[in-house]
Order: sequence, then structure tokens, then C-alpha cells
Amino acid sequence: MRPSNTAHLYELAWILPSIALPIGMLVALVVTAFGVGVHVPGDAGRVDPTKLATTAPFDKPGVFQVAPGRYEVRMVAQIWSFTPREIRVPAGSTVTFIATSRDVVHGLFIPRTTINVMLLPGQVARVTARFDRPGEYPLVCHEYCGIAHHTMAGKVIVEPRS
Ligand SMILES: [Cu+2]
Repeated sequence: MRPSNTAHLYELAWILPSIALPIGMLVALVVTAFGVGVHVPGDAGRVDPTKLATTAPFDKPGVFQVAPGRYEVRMVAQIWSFTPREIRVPAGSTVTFIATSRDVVHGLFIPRTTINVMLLPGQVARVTARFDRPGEYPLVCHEYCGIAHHTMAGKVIVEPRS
């Protein structure tokens, strides 16, 4: 083989992965966005974090049934707790969390679901998950928010359908 042919092969060996890698990344992006349903939280609005006590829907935090099998959790995070701390829904419910932070950056993470967002003061996060399996789901802050960050947690209790 002449040296020029070898150089040609080396060039091809470099070009092919450089085409395959971005295609692979694009496929991974499309699968996570449309197949698995992982999204960047949308801009669900802004609020004044110093006036949450008088700003709807955060003036009445809690769990609200909005339709049969559909619930809305209006949640406020603050050092070092979530309000509400405990959420009870029947199995098979679709739950939308509308959440924000009163003070510093917190996180809202529920393992084994698609709920995983940062809660920024003044920024409203809106995320939805379906809870099919009965059981207790921990609800944790996964953004370091100060000395008692590790105690900041709550739970979602999914009750079996009667
Ligand atoms: Cu926190």
C-alpha cells in the first residue's frame, strides 16, 4: 500500500467517529425529550418571593384536586422545609407541582419519578408526574441550601385505590 492510501484511511478513521458522535448525541437528546419525557422546566411565571403570603397560588399552599385523578400541589420551599411537607394522593393520580422558593435556591426531587427541578426564588417551576404504584415517595431538596439542608425533606404518600 502506498503511503498516501494509508493517510487516506487514517483520515477516514477520524472522520467517521466525528460524524457518529453528534448523531449519537442527537438521538440521545430526542429519546430523553420525547421517549422518556425529561424536560427543562418551562417558564411557568415569576413571582415576588417576598410577597408569597399574598400571591396566588402560594398564599394557600397544599394539595388540591383539580379533576378526577388529577391533583395540583402548590408548594413553597424555604430553609429548611417544604410546605406542604406531606402529600397524599390515590394511586393512578397525575400530580402537577407548582413550586417556588421563598428564600434561597432549593431543589425538588422525587426519586423514581420525573420530578427533578431547581426552585429559584421568584421563579415558578411547574412539573407533572403520574403516581401509579402505592407507597411512600421521599421528596428531597437536592440543592445545598445551608447548614440544615440534609433535614429538608417531605413525602408523597400514594394510597392504594379502595
Ligand atoms: Cu433546600
